[in-house]
This record gives sequence, structure tokens and C-alpha cells, in this order.
Amino acid sequence: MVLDNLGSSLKNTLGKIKNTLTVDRNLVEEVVKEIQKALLASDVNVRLVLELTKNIRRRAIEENNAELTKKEHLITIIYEELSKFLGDGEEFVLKEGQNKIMLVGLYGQGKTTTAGKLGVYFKNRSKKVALISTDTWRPAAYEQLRVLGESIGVDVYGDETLKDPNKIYSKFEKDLEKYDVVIIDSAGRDSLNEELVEEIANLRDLVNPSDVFFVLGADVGQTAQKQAEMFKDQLEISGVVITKMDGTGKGGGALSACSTAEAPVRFIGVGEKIEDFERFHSEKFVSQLLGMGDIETLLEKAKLAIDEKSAEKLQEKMMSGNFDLDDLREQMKAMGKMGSFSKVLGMIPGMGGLNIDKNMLGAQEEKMKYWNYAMDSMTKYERQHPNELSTSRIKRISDGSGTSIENIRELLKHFKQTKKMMNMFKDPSALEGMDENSMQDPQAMQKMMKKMGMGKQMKQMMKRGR
Ligand SMILES: Nc1nc2c(ncn2[C@@H]2O[C@H](COP(=O)(O)OP(=O)(O)O)[C@@H](O)[C@H]2O)c(=O)[nH]1
Ligand SMILES: [Mg+2]
Repeated sequence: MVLDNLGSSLKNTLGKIKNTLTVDRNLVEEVVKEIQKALLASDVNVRLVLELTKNIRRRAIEENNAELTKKEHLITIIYEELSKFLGDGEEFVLKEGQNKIMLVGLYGQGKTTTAGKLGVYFKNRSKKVALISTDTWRPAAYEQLRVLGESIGVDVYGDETLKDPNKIYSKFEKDLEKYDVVIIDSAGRDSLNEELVEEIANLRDLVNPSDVFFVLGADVGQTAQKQAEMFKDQLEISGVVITKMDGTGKGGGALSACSTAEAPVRFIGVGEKIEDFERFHSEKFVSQLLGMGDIETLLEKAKLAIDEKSAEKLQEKMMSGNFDLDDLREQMKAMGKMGSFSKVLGMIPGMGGLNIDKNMLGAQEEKMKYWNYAMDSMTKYERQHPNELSTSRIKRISDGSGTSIENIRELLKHFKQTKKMMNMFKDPSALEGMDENSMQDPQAMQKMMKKMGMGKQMKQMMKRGR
């Protein structure tokens, strides 16, 4: 299968990342080199390879994703850059009203076959479809399409006696109005020439298609670039169809072409039969290529608002007995990211069953907002030593932050209570008398505790409870 080699090379590289101890510049450099080698060996255009790997290198060095380990981040970057290289990540959808899709490309690339495949594809989606042959060059081109259309039950138009594509199209223009999707199969040439492009540009002006798909085989090597450039200069290519993905071609040329054409791959042909056809999704394709069934989990994780690393740090801090207002703020932030306060509260043992007044919760959230303002107005020393906050200091903070003295006192009370709770976790014997029934949803609680930075302790507690 096309790109098998690229796939296994990339998989090797990712394996190396997974097994490495530290992600540093050297590793990034090594990984970039390997990806370059793999892409070049697959016929991907040199300039594009350099561009792609430059992005990977830059992002790997500059960017940070607190939600991911460095390894995970590097893998995600590689995945994202490869996906971007192949398109916009969006699947093809029909436009409003009638869709006219023009297929262009050199001879033998699979335009006519693709016309049939697209015909079935849209017919299966309850569209009224017509195919029209405007290929006046290839002998029996119309006959080929007609037979194909018959076998799939799709109407086909064409006229072998006419030698001008525009005349053929004009002849049937009225008939074609009644279809949802009209697929225009155009002529190719053995090699790229001005005449072909001009002919197609003329046809394009007449048809005014909603889409122009550039069709090319996965076995086209470096010349794919030139083709793409030439077509792109004269036509607006809106999508690429790569055929013969089932073959032994290296695939990289065709993949480079879509980048040059500045159009995403929309469909791929994976065999000669009409059903050997797939809508293309760059992200799914790259996941497959990289053999990462778990890439989605990784991406989800990347989006997760909870910063596990800082949660761990927070946990350490809490357990060290040095819990201060900065840590409280971190904890509040983590809770805020987990969703509304009421949801968080619902997960706390003993609280879930309570019928808590929604207004009260809203008020609590509001309060926390002011607590944050107050903490902003404190010096670092004050946040680290909240016990030393004298009345005069509290007054100064209140004035500076626009929060009431009452509010600040409440914050300090909350801080003391939280710290007390921390100490309780530190000394699990304090929890021994805890009512089992109050553990409403141990799993949910565990999850929450983990996110709040209390994972390990929770696990220990659960074990003891068993
Ligand atoms: N293996 C394979 N062969 C294909 C695929 N698409 C087209 N072909 C074959 O490629 C050849 C040329 O296809 P055709 O549609 O006539 O190309 P056109 O000249 O661009 O219209 C035919 O033998 C097709 O059967 C594909 O996805 N896989
Ligand atoms: Mg053809």
C-alpha cells in the first residue's frame, strides 16, 4: 500500500520519542532529520519537506503545552503539522443548491473512474446525479463513461461527434439543470501542455463549477508538483483526488501536489472497483499513518483544561505543610476549570445529595472572584504568610482591591479550613471515623481529588477503606 514505508519510518521515529528519557534540542534535531529522510524517500517535494520540518522544529522548541509531557507534545506537533500539510482537516461537503464538480488532470490519472465513483458516492446520499464527458481526445471516452454510468445507474451525457468540449457542455446545459450534482469529466494529455490547460480553463469559464478537483495518481513522483502548479495557475483547484492509493507508488509526490495546489485532498481511490473510494480526512489519515490509535486520547488530553503537572506540584506543596494563599489560588483555579462550582460540589462526599441552593452557589463563585482580587493586591510575602495579615494590612488590601474587609476575612477563614483539611489528608488516621455512606461516589471523588492535586492521597485512602 502507498505510504507504507513512510508510515513505518514515522512510526519508528515516534517510537524513539516514546522511549527517550528527555526531550531536548538534540532529540528534536534527530527527530526532524528522520522525518525529513522519510518524507524525501517517499517523494515528497524537498521544499515542502523543509518547510514542514521547520515548523515542527520551531514549535517543538518554542511551544509549551502544560497539559502534555514534552514527549506527548512533540508527538502532537508532528501529528498536527502532517495533518496540516495534507489539508484543512475538514471533510468535503456539498454546497447549497446545484453542485458542479469538474475533474481535471493528465491522461490515465483516474478522472473517468473517479467520475463514476463520485457519482455513486452522491447517489448513495440521495442526490440526483449526472455525469458528462467532455473528453474529445481519448478515443471512446464517452463510451467508457456511458458504460460506467449504466452499471451504476447514473445518467450520462456526451456526444462523440462534437470535437469541442464547450460545445458538448452547451448542448446539454439545459438537461443538466435538473440534477443536484453534475460531474464533468474532462480530457487529459500524456504530458502537461499549454493547450490542455487552456482548453480546460475555457470549459471552466463556461461551466462555472462549484468545485474543481485535480485528479492524480499516487504513483506520480516529483512531476506531480509541476502539474499542480500549472493547473493551479489557470484554474482554482478546490480539492485534490488521489487515486491508486492501493498501488505501490510512494505517494509523496501526490501529497506534495495538494500542498502546491493549496487545496486539500478530498477523496482517495483505493482500487479499480467503483466502491474503492473514500472520503479523505487528513487527521484520520495521519493517525492511521502514524499508527496511533491513541492519538485522539492524546489530543483530548492536550485540550484538557487541567494542568496535571501543576496539579502534581500543588499536591506536593499541600502535603509539605507549606500550603499558602498562592496554592489556594491555584486550587481554586483548578476547580474553576473543572466546571461550575456546583458540579464540583456535587462530587464531594456528603454534598452530592444535599439540595444546595443555586443562588447560594452563585454567591460563592462571586465571592471567589473577590478573593482573587484581594490576593492580587497582596504582596508575595503576604500570600506566603497569611497568618501575619494584620488589621492594617487587611485594610490596605481592601482599599487596593476594592473588596470588603469582611470578604478578606472570609478568604482567610476559608484558607485556614482548607489547610486544616490538607493536614487531615496528611494524617489519614484522622479520617478513620469517617462515615462510609458519605462516600457517595468514590470514583467521581477520586477524579476530583486528583484534579485538585490530591490523587495519591485519595488512592491511599481508598485502599485503606477497602
Ligand atoms: N488500482 C487503481 N487503479 C485505478 C484507480 N483509479 C483509476 N484506476 C485505473 O487507472 C486507469 C486510468 O483510469 P481512467 O479513469 O481512465 O483515467 P483518466 O484518463 O484520467 O480518465 C484505469 O485502468 C483505472 O482502472 C485506483 O484508485 N486504483
Ligand atoms: Mg478519462
